Amino acid sequence: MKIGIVCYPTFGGSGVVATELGKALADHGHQVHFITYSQPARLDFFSENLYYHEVAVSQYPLFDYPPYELVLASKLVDVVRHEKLDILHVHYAIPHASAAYMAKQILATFGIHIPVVTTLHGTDITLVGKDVTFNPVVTFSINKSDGVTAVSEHLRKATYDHFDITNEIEVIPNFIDLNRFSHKGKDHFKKAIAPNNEMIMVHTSNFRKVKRATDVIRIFKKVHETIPSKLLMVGDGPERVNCEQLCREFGICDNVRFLGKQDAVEEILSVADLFLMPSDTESFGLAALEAMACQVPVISSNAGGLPELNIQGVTGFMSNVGDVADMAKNAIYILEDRERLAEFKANALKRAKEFDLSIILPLYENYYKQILEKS
Ligand code: GMT
Repeated sequence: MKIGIVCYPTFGGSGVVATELGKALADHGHQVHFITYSQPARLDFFSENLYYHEVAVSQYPLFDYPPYELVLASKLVDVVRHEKLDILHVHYAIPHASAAYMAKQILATFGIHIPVVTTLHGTDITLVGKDVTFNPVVTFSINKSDGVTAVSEHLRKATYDHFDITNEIEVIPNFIDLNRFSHKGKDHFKKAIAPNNEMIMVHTSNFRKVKRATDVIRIFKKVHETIPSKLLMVGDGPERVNCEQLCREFGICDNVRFLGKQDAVEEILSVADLFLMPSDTESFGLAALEAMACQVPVISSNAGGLPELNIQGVTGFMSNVGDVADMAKNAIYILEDRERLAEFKANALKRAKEFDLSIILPLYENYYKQILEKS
């Protein structure tokens, strides 16, 4: 198949899923064309089946707001026509699904029919999409897509609850490439971070409000009072300064390292004993799956799709959003007994294997085939 993929080319979960999916499809012999405003973060190598088309937005003095969606739609028309694509797969509804709809209408005037698959990732529905200013466009473009997928059962339900959806939504969960995300022997790194064999906790995110990164600091403070431990904060974003401020207030700066954005997250996860994800909402929780693949149990909230990934008392624990005390109690329970910790680590890996790329990739391929046959 010749597949066009539209995504946000950043470190965000939806961009990561889209890029990893495209790479895997290319490995399977499909021709994959990424159409984005810059080279996706994890697409920094050459492959004969991978193509990249830049959506270049010109800055005119007249435009206070450059019309990215229109430029994207025009680019889609151009790429579909000239590369003879079979299907377009857009990740994140806003504005990709509506740009694809417009491109589809324009292509029809050339006698070209291109089916569009939209994958909903989470904040496009639960935070941004729900906003009344976007609602009509999100509803329309989901209903007009030839196929719609959501990354969890929870997100599927939330979409039906918040929008007037007449289309079927198929659940295809996030996946993990276990060849990349696996426990790596990084003992020298572990020794540098935790010279006295302290336990290591990790949080990775974009430090937006929804991630409740300051709860991570609060959980760590409580655990640290009982268990000798260190905390690694990976990523960057608006809440980082508040986290740093809290560390100063608590007097725990020597035990918390802010590592910023990192490419080789799997190496950091490999030294970790526990992953912390206290999010307000999380449609799936890809970062938690990445941790589990590296044998790291997860202390999370029970929001959104997290219960579809984290198994209570098996791969970690879940608590109500904001219940820092319960999250800290559960973290201590896992960390205080080495044998128990080893069991949780093994369970985390076992669960991650259920989301292996080799299991999820065929679900997307079959879905494309189904949509192509239907349209
Ligand atoms: O988590 C983020 O803020 C990034 C966001 C995105 O769309 O890039 O992630 C969402 O999509 C991921 C991939 O499908 C999911 O694993 C995340 O759970 C989801 N984030 C939220 O729902 C907050």
